[in-house]
Amino acid sequence: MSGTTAVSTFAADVARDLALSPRQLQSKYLYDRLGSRLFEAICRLPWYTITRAELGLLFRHAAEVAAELPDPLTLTELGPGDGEKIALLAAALVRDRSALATHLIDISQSALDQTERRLGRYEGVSVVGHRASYEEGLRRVAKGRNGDGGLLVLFLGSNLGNFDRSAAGEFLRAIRDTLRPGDALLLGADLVKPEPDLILAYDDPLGVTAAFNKNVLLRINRELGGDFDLSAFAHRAVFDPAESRVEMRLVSLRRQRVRIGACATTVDFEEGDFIWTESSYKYGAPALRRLVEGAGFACRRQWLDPEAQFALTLFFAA
Ligand code: AVJ
Repeated sequence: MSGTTAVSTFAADVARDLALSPRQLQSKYLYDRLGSRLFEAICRLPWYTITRAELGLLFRHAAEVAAELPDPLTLTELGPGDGEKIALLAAALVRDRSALATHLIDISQSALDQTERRLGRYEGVSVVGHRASYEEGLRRVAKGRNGDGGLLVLFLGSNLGNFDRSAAGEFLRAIRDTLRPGDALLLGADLVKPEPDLILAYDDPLGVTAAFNKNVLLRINRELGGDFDLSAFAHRAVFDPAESRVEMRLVSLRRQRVRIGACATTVDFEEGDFIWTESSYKYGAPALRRLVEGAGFACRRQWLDPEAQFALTLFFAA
């Protein structure tokens, strides 16, 4: 992280959230340079099926998505990552259109750069990157769009799962409020499945997810002057069926006191105390449709991967 503002925000968030009960850390802090690399490795694990299932659905159904959408069209993605998914769709969309405007929204400059390079290879596709939060970026895209065309928003990778239920509804409503009737949302979301499959996906036998999770402690040590002993915490994935969510936790293996210089604070752990670092909510396909429809959308098409239990759903702003 660069700049003193970012560091003091990080420090304030950490101090506040480690004082909660249970102790928490925001999942966005998992994604520094190393964390993003570890997440990319997770996406290649045999037990983590989200990324492969979604790419397969996009590959098989991109032409059907393209056929549902108006011309001219603006395509925008919230969090494009390496740009593989938007490139796949852009190729299908530009096939029977003379031109396609794309807008990328991400807080990570390297994600924007990588995706811009990838999309730059497609004839007829223009690219603009917005280094901004999803809401702010979407406002900019909606304001700058040309007169009569349509807008397709991509929100993929099951990123919706990180929001708790009410925040998910509010976020979808915020997206809806920047759209006009006839604009579209393509949502990729992981579905609820048997608990053993979920635990394997979030506590893999290679220990990559454990490294991804513990990296947030390493980051606090480095950026905030913390003295977390990484070997004194264990990664755990727990499924809460009542909430239908997987929780990632870091469990203290002994009684210990941790100091964090930039927070001017110490945190005491008993053996078994844990830090809750992420939630991944899992929906049933109908519940997912209802959640999005409750935010002012109508479901047009839903494609499922029955093996992975993953849904790609196309909505239109009602
Ligand atoms: C990127 C938020 C969709 O919740 O599945 C993967 C992050 N965490 N393994 C998810 C994650 C642990 C991932 N999302």
